[in-house]
Amino acid sequence: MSFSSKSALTRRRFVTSLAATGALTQTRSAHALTTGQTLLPGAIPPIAQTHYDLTVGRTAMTIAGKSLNAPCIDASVPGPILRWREGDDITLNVTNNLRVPTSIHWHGIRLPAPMDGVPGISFHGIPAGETFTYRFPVKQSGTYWYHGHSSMQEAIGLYGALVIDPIAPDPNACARDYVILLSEWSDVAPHDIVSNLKMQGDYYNFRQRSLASLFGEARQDGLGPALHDRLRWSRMNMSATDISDVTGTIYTYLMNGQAPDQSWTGLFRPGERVRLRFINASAMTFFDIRIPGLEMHVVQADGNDIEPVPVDEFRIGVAETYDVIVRPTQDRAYAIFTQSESRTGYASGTLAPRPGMRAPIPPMDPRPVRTMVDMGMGNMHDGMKMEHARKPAPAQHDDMPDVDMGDMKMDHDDMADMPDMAMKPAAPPIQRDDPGPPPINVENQNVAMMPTDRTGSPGDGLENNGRRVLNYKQLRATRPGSDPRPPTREIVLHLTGNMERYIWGFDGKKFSEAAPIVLRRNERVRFTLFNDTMMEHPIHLHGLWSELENGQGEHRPYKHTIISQPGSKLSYLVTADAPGMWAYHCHLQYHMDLGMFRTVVVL
Ligand SMILES: [Cu+2]
Repeated sequence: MSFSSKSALTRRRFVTSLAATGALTQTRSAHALTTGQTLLPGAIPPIAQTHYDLTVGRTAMTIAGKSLNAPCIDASVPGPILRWREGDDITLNVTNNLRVPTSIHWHGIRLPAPMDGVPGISFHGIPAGETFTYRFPVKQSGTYWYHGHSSMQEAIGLYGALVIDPIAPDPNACARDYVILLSEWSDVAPHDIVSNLKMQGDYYNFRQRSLASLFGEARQDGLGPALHDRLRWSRMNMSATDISDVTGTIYTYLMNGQAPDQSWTGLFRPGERVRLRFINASAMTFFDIRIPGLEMHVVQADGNDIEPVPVDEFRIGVAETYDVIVRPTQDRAYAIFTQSESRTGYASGTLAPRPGMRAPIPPMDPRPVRTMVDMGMGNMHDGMKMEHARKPAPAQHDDMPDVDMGDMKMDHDDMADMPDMAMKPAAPPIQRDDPGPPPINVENQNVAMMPTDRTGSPGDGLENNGRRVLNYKQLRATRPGSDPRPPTREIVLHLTGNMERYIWGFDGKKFSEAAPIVLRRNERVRFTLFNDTMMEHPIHLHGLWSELENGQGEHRPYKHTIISQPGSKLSYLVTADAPGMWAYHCHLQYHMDLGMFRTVVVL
């Protein structure tokens, strides 16, 4: 690419302005944007654009000694940060230089279905050598991202961040504003990963419990209970240490495309407010994020403003985004530490007043061990312990783990939304589409007998760690939802799987065996998810908002991706206000690929 003198000038002026604001210092994988600007990783382009020309191609890259010929956008991993403005009409020409079809999906963006970018659902994909033009109005603001939805290109390098300016003044505007995009890098091809997992579900799990660790557990719990626990797990043919299917044994975890030793750095002047837009663009990894020495105020979840929550730590599921604001006052470096849930590795970076500074990296926490709560065995005792640790004086309703016993569930759901129910006439009767618990068979290993409401739990491995960790109950939208209607229909879905065969699905069925979920135009629906597996699943509905019922009444948070915790039950409301065919799936790449996927049709 050659720069005209005009664009070279723009570029020089731009780089100067970057230096003046003291943005960033790294040069690796700097993006050459179509305007000729060069941006450094994590730096948000200075102004919003309405027109983009993007190219998908293969680029040879080596990160942390692992070389890959990655399908990626504009020759960089992650792709360029796109900046849009609410109210604008956007045009994106995406040219496919691969030898195979590709696609880009705009994750969390509300747009006409043919622009959503899922081949076979919302369009035909972008054939090799061709250009597809995405054109749509931007009707929202906040932090989002984009990624490939063809084959498994997303898992290798086809992803990038999206920042959308609000029309109204931004209540969370800060002196510094950085994207922090987390992902994984591996030189093992996605299809090889899948075949290894098919061969052995815990192929990448090298840290099983051993005889030595049994003695440790016996010292803690007594030999009888420790042995009993082991026997229960082995009778079920499952492993309590099965935390993540794919781990740091093959993954290097990246922050803005940089390995931990490169330590991506964002600069600040002491006393400034710094906004960090965390995006989990990984294929298979949940991250636990903290910045030792700094309190984080979580101000946005999945692109939507929430009442600020001060925390020391939070978990980000695959495909979620969280914006936090920090205010470092000291003239020193801080580590941004994001350990994988399996504790087999971490991504990390630095916030610092000057380039080149480093802060000590904390040791990783112990890895979580799954319990009977994760199996949906609703252990009353464990549940109580967890709840008490979280809140010193919880209300009666929150105190009791929500043990589901058939019809009791309805009572709870009504109670969760009592604040807005009380204001309105009696709700119409609700129609329930409930297939009941799925059969135990080759596609489903387990049924959660006593699923619990875990929206008040920060997640496995984060309970009782002495830090304030974000949980879903704390997410409170800054404005009431736009649709006050109660739901008229409830769609019950079970998340199912067989770890040993590495099969995943809804209601014990793979995508290929299941009919679409049909919603009527403008219908108000409650989705209720039962997680019969012992893993978290980040469930993503395209094209429509998912309003999590977390006890915040009409201030329930709008999300595009909702983590369903192991052995849990949760619900969210959906207004079917966008016609067309939409994808609905678990955002763990290999769960989606192996069946945890449905089509939602809005007629
Ligand atoms: Cu999943």
